[in-house]
Amino acid sequence: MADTFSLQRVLETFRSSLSENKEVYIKYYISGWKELVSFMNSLGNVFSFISKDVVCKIQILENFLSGENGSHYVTIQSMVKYELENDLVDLTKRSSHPESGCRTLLRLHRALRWLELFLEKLRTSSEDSKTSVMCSDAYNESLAHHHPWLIRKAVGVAFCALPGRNTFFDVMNAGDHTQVVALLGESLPLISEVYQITEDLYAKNNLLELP
Ligand code: 1PZ
Repeated sequence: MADTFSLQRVLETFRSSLSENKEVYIKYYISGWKELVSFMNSLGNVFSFISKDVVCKIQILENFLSGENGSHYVTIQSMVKYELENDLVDLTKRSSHPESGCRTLLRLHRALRWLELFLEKLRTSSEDSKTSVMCSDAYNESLAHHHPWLIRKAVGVAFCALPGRNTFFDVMNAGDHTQVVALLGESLPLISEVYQITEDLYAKNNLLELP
């Protein structure tokens, strides 16, 4: 993974994460997240408490993937099936399997919804729109529902440190602003599709509220 973020690479990893029969490859799903972490790091230290949590969750999933049962962690679908069939998921409260693949991925999945909402706002924003407002609106519509008060406050502080829209577009490294908007238009359907497939799978298996 290169150090500089590129929106193009995020697009490519999410595209690679979808198999022909619409399963989601965990390997590429977490590569997408790694790219997003590098983007967040380029925005400054205020975001490190957020990126640390993401890195930690990526690590948990990578450990499963490279572990002895790794073959069951190739896709989100195979992971859900394997963990449920083998009672490896704490369903109502955290006890013997506090860091299952299912609950860990659910955290990233919820954050992907935030990302989808935020990027859509960014895509359709005007010159004078504020990134902090777009970010927090997207957050309040999604992730905030799953976060306790203290985290919501800390996240609110971090949003204030976001660079303005122009800088944001530049950091995305995808050419001029018209090109960024076009690329966002191309990325968003893919991100939505990956999100929706995961959402349906989790809903079908009653996993959307995993502790
Ligand atoms: C570009 C600016 C970045 C804004 C990020 C907006 C989202 C804020 C998320 C705040 C997370 C705060 C730190 C950790 C929270 C954890 O408690 C939760 C639940 O995990 P648990 O405690 O149950 O193990 N973690 C999460 O909800 C995952 C949060 C992931 C945030 C991903 C941000 C994506 C940034 C992409 C950059 C474009």
